[in-house]
Amino acid sequence: RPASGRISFTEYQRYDAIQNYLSELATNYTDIVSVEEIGTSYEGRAINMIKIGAGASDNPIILVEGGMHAREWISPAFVTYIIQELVENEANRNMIENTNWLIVPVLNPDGYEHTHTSARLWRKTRSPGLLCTGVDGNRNFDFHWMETGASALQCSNTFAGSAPFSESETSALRDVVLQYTDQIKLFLAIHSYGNYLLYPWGHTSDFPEDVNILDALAVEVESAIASVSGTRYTIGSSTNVLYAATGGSADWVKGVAGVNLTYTVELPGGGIWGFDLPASRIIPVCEETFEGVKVYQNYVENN
Ligand code: ING
Ligand code: ZN
Repeated sequence: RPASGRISFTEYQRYDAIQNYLSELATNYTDIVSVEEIGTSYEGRAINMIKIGAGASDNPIILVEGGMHAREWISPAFVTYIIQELVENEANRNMIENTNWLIVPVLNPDGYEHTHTSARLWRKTRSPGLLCTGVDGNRNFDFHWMETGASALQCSNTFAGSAPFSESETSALRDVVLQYTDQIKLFLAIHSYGNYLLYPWGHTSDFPEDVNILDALAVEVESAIASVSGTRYTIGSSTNVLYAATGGSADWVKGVAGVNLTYTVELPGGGIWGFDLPASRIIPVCEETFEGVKVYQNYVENN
């Protein structure tokens, strides 16, 4: 299997290293890759999205969001790993010939850098408020905004923002979704931690009308992940298996944009706080979870 040597998964990478990797892929794989700046973070960093596809431009799209929450370092790592596997591993060619991919590895670059330089457990964006800094991007989407599990208090870790889409980071993702709405067949928001495959909703314990499809697909994904080395995930709606919370991206992408299949994936935790999974775990977690991504892709290709 070709190792790129262009980026390492034995350490967590800084924002710049991930951006450089995307640029190198765009240079070296001009036929299948392009990189687009979808917005700018509060502190002025580019929010980059990589587009990957080797087939028809109107193939179904899988949209992957990484790095919404700053401290969940395994998220940008895994999402970057997905990119590497899709672009640089010839064995996965079918995954890009029959599906197009839009992938944002670091949606909240300011927060991500802040966890590297100043505060390891920072979660939010870095936009200033009078009393405290930052908005929880996963409470900032405009679907049942501020109804439950979200705070109006600026200093809370789940501060929903002064208004829906107050953050340039969440607006950037919104605009991508609106641009490609009809073509996007699956949306994955990658977080950590706790081993959950969550589908909507966060505002009610009622299930979406297509819960049977959402659940059955998650069951297949879960068993593919478990088959690698026994890692098990809990499957269910976010309210029912984790907690009620509104303003999350997966709920907005389904509830407003109308994409049927949306999931929040909570990758495994580790370390002292759960978010600080040791770097030695990056590759094992990426390898097993990518088996789940294959199942998702196969479903999109055939449905
Ligand atoms: N978890 C998600 C969060 O934003 C979630 C889980 C999403 C719950 C959407 C309910 C609705 O809290 C992490 N790890 O961020
Ligand atoms: Zn998170």
